[in-house]
Amino acid sequence: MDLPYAEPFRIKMIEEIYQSTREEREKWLKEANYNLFNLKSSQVFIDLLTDSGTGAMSDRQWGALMTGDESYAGSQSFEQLQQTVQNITGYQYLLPTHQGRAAENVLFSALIKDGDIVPGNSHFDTTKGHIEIRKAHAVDCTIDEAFDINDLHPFKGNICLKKLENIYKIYPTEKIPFCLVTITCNSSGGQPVSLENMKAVKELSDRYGIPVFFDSARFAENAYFIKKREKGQENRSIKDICKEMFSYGDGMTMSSKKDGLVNIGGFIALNNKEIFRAASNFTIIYEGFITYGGMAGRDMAALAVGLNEATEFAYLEARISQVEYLGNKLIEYGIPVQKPIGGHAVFIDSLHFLPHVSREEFPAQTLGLEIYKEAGIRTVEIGTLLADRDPQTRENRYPKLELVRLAIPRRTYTNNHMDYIAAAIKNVYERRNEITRGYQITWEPEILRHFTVQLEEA
Ligand code: PLI
Repeated sequence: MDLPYAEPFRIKMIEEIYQSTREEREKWLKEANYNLFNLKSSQVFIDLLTDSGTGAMSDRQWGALMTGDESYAGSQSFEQLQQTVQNITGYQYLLPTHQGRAAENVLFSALIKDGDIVPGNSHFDTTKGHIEIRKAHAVDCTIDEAFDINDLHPFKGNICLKKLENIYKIYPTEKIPFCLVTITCNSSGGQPVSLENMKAVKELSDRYGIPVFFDSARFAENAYFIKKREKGQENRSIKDICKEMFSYGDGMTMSSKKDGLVNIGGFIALNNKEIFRAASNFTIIYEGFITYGGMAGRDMAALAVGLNEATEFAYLEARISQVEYLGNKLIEYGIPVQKPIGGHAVFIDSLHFLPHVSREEFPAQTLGLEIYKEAGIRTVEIGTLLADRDPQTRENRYPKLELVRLAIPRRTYTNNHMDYIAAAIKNVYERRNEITRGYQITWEPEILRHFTVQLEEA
């Protein structure tokens, strides 16, 4: 008999989680103003809110914490991290930051001006926030296939070269500080970008004299998909693929909380000395001295180990096949999900799941709340609440897809948890026709409303 797949690690430490009653959960939801971000983690049985900073570190990473050098300037942990980042990306300059959005803040402070245009593939919400807060505009150039959940295109994170070139033709070069390629593309379903597309984006951008930056939070997962799906890449190592990926850009922002396998941290890496110098000033103002930028030395030491582990095939295979396992279970139960299954999360299409809830009453949020009520599972809305209002008209922006994201923390849950999640969602699916009303907003902030919005039953 062929041996089945088994994870290439064993568990050394566990954390108890509390399984609440439905009655408790309904009370807590009301107290949380029907915003899952407002729940206490002790009120959550399985937390799929995010895969950001929620994973388990390895014994080697915990060991590295003890070796952290906490010097204010020139720490050895910085040197280890810089060496690792250079090896993996080929970028010479490194600026640590306290997390990914801080890297965006620093880099964008150096590069983006009022009225600029930043094309890319479905920019992440904090990325878009950092662009819009500078009165610039993020233009989505993702391929159309990304918006059809049943289209099996293997690289639904790809940038449409026609859409991109159109932007390059319409606006003067000095209005486009860079093109941003998000790998994997979180907002379009954790979908990868192919090497071929990265290369073509770089060639096109070079012709117009526009730099290319990567939003690299899940770059290793992107490289795994390239190895598995792109012709001619199957025999290459993940690290080798990463090196080529980054060669098609001028630099990167990174949220180390994802493929850095640490609980906090971020960085900018790039080759251009002038941009490095400009960004260094903003690092010092916003984050800290340029050799720690908001990170403890010990966290940089753990990150250096984490980046090496995340770019190993065996780790990625365990990680991504668990996400696929959950996705396939949901497909088996007839639940409409974004296909192919993404790298870090499964995305449920709430417009098909809950067709009776109107878009004004936030169907994806409604579904997320039902899943929590059913089984104590916390998910996140990737729909109209996240898309926020148009900064000019203040009208709701209705995105093409209204999704509930089940983000799987790295090395944290077992496949029994995946079975539990799938069963809970199946139960909600079986009573979907009884769910006809959604929620309405009672309070919201100016921007990035989904984090703190307050709701009531419609
Ligand atoms: O959460 P940060 O500040 O470390 O990183 C911001 C960020 C930037 N880019 C991308 C693609 C992200 O996915 C991202 C953060 N993502 C979160 C928090 C998530 O739940 O997906």
